[in-house]
Amino acid sequence: MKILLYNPDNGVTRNFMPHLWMFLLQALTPPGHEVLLVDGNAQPMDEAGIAQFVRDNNIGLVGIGAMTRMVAKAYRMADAVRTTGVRVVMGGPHVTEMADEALGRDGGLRHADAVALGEADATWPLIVEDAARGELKDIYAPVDAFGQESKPSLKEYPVIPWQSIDLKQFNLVPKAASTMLQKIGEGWGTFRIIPVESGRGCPYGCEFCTVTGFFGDSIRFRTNESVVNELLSLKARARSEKGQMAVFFIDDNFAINIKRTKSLLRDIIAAGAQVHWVAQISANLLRDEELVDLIAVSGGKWIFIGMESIDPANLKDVNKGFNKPGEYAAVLERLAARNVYAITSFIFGMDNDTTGVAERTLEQVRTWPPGLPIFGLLTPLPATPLYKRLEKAGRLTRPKHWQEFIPFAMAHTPLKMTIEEAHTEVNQGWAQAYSPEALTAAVDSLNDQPLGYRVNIFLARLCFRGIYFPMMGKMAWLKVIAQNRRTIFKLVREGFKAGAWRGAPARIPASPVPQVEAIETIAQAAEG
Ligand code: B12
Ligand code: SF4
Repeated sequence: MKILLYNPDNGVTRNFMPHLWMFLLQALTPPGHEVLLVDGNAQPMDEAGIAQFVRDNNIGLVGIGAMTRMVAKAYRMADAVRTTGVRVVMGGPHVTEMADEALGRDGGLRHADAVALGEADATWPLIVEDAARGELKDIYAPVDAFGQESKPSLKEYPVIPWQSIDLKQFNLVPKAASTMLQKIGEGWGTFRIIPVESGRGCPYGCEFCTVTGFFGDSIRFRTNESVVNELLSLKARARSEKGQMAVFFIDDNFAINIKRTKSLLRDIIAAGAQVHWVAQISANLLRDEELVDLIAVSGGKWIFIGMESIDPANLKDVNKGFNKPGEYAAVLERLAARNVYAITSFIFGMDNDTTGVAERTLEQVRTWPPGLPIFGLLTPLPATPLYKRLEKAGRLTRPKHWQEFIPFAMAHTPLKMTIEEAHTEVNQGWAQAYSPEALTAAVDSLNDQPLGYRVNIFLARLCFRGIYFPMMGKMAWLKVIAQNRRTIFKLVREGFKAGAWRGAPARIPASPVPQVEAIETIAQAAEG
């Protein structure tokens, strides 16, 4: 049987990275079946397109995975597939919580023939075999012999055959430049950010987050050896095609067990398996100097920190009191001292937020080492404690907000400001943090560093700006370039000075993610 695994586009930004679930399920598919992967962020497809693809490729089963924000598109694509007579199985965090919605048991249209609840590592092979026999069940739940929910231990992690998987759609280097760039240094013909997990689960239970409910509060880790081997295999693949590879450790809290993280990083260093990597780590775990040293030496370049708010009352409200705003600056300086920078994520619209929250937050951000601040709104995701609390209090204004997804729009009323005011605060956050003046300040704050670091922070900021202000057209890019012409001119002028690049990162840039995305986006814009 031919199987298509499809991930819908998020409708807002291009994704810089493919989704791990597709590779994982592909690796877990029993022999005798062929699996094709389509990521809508890399290969845009509409309803007619997927139906045609299914017919042209003689697909027998389609698997669709989606986060809440993409689920409306996922359902539309599933409906289109089902009109061809091909069965659809859906999985992932949204349908796990809303299986009745996907199966049409809530009075709505049925979108999926089957739903895989929770982690599907063990159920996927059964789903495939049942589908091949024409005996697909409605629901697949991961349970043990006693009917109790079971979670994979990750000690026996499947080998994802990175050496042989078709990764064409995930190359961030524009096709037109690929052959030429192969010849630069060790080769830049391809550049990919690859998701790798080293563990699952998070015990912290923040009120707005689905992770503790979905993956559980006990953390499971892969063996160091299996992670190291995966990195070595990724490096080998990049080398063999004269390209580059960076890794996003998608663990929710990569240093949740500091002792184990240090041991993994030491093993990575010992095996020569360093790649440039990004990971999510909460601020409280970055107090440890030795950990931060190991992060830097093992290739860590950007750490995503869910700061959420600079107001301790807000943090307490969402059960994230372990975040201490008073130590944010020290944590960021500890990282920056090793040339590791942070993506700092903030949520506005929390219960103690009042108007002016964006400016109050930015006042702090401006005193920190340069990073990539991002701003979102508190969003009640299905089945989270936050959703239940707001529902009980009658505060949900769009209880099924995912059915009509609107980016950066609240679905409940905040307590101390209006919905419109919360939207304005998010807009202010992005507009100020990514203004030409803010970009210049970020670049200038690294004046004591080699030019490469300044170029990287500039390009990274330009790309992150695109998360909020769409920059997918030629005009949008030209406008941004014009607005930032002074900083661009200054960087170019310095680039011609002798020694300007000395000490800059030797192999791949400090911020490979946005830099290459920028190159690609500029190229696309140039192509019109
Ligand atoms: C990496 C990641 C991202 C990446 C992008 C995704 C990517 N390219 O990988 C980045 C950093 C960009 C990102 C951004 C966001 N993310 Co995110 N992200 C994750 C993270 C940390 C890991 C995802 C992952 O690969 N997990 C490991 C794999 C193995 O697990 P999995 O995907 O769940 O797949 C398993 C099962 O679900 C199931 N399964 C999944 N799909 C399918 C399909 C089929 C057919 C079957 C049978 C089974 C199946 O089988 C898999 C194996 O067991 C998760 C948290 C987490 N730990 O999962 C959050 C998570 C998915 N993100 C989340 C959110 C909310 C976001 C944002 C909206 C945050 C924001 N406010 O901006 C943005 C939006 C992104 C966008 N633009 O679309 C939520 C989603 C909750 C929900 N109900 O939708 C999660 C769960 C975290 C959370 N805080 O709750 N994210
Ligand atoms: S620390 Fe991160 S992953 Fe863990 S519950 Fe909180 S938000 Fe979710």
